[in-house]
Amino acid sequence: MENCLFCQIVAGEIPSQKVYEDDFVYAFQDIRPQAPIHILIIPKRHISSAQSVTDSDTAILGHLHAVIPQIAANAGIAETGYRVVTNVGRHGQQTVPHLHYHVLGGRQLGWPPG
Ligand code: DGP
Repeated sequence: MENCLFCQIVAGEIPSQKVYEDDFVYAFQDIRPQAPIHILIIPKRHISSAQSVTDSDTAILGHLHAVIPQIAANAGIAETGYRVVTNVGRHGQQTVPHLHYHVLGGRQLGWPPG
């Protein structure tokens, strides 16, 4: 999608530190890490947010979830644990309108989030 930051990252038009890629999914280091490990995992196809997900996205999002264990293992956080979270809309503090899952780990995380 034109003018979408994460679509531009997928296209290689904006540089990123890639940690995983396949035909459907792209994962890269968050530019403002909130934990020692902070990876963003996104569908390559533009989906605005979790609020925009439809039945036509189930295969790709199921696949996205299925690659998280390998990404976490490669990052060294599979054993200690981590958090997967997606922010939605204004109250959710979503700042980039392309569906993305934060994978946070490498330290003890707090709960509930603010
Ligand atoms: P959210 O607030 O949930 O929409 O998270 C957006 C995340 O995207 C935030 O943690 C910072 C990250 N981010 C924003 N711009 C860039 C960028 O240009 N490159 C990378 N790698 N991450 C970005």
